[in-house]
Amino acid sequence: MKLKQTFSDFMLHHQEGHKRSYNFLVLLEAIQTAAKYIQYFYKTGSLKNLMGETGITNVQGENVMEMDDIANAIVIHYLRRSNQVIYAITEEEADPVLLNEDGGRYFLYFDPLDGSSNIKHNLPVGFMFAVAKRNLKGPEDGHLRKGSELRAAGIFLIPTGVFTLALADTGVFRFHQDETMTYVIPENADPLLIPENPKSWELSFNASNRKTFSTKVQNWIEKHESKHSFRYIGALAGDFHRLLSNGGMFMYPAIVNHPKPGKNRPQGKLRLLYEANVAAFIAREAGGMAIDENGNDILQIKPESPHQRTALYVGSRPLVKKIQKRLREKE
Ligand code: AHM
Ligand code: MG
Repeated sequence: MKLKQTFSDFMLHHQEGHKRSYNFLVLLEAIQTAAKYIQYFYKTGSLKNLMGETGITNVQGENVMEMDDIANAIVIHYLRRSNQVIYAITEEEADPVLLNEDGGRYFLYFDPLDGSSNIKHNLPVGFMFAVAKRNLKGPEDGHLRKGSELRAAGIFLIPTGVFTLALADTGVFRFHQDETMTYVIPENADPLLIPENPKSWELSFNASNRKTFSTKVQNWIEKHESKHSFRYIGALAGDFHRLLSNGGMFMYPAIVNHPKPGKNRPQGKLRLLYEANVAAFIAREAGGMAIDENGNDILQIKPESPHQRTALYVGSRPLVKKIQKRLREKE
């Protein structure tokens, strides 16, 4: 009988192999448990009438869906119970959540349900997270860490049941839920590398925003789009998931030419700590890269506030480098 390697088994051997602590295992177990419960609520939510809006507007100025609230409460609960996290920063709460002042060893940045517009259609959403470590040797040096300081980042695709995990300096691994809801690693699963071969490259961006991008970006799209397939699911978690395997680029450029200037978003739309950094960190570990509107490395941005936004271009290195060159040119 051939039994699959579970995610927990994989992590245990990874930590032991690298002579690392078991604390990280405990943290990831809590994250995995939260993902399973989010998946359960998401799958059964329509029958329980849980897929609607709460009527509340969050710190981002967006309507909070009931499922956003449920997913956030689940993650906070299991993180708190794990005793491993000092502060968590979540898309759903204005301020960092203090979970464990003395014992916490990690910072957790997360979006409990990315792609909220997909909820009422039961289409894929994602639980995205990033982990940084507190300063163990001296006084804590702040909870807003650069992406380059992350130790891990991951995306659970819900309800698809696929989990992508990037571990610092180790690589990117994919786990699939089996019939028992256990995340297992498929046979012969090598670390994932984002393809550099342009044959199947995909481009992913909200096409209806196209005329609102800078002239540089609009011209770049016009010149290059016919070489790529265009795909957009409306959830970074899902769109990025596709192109990690197929190669290509996801972008959410700055909005600078909106016909109603009040609707411009020169800082971009996506949140640095729990959206852009998650994709950028996974991309880096898979051999890809991520930049902002100025062509600078996303992982080098020093965050100044928990819900800071950024433009994002992430994907296969040769393609991101092409648009980077264009972004750095003078208009
Ligand atoms: P959310 O976290 O509120 O769900 O929003 C983030 C999402 C990303 O996942 C997605 O890529 C983007 O916003 C879609 O935005 P738009 O509707 O402007 O295309
Ligand atoms: Mg989101």
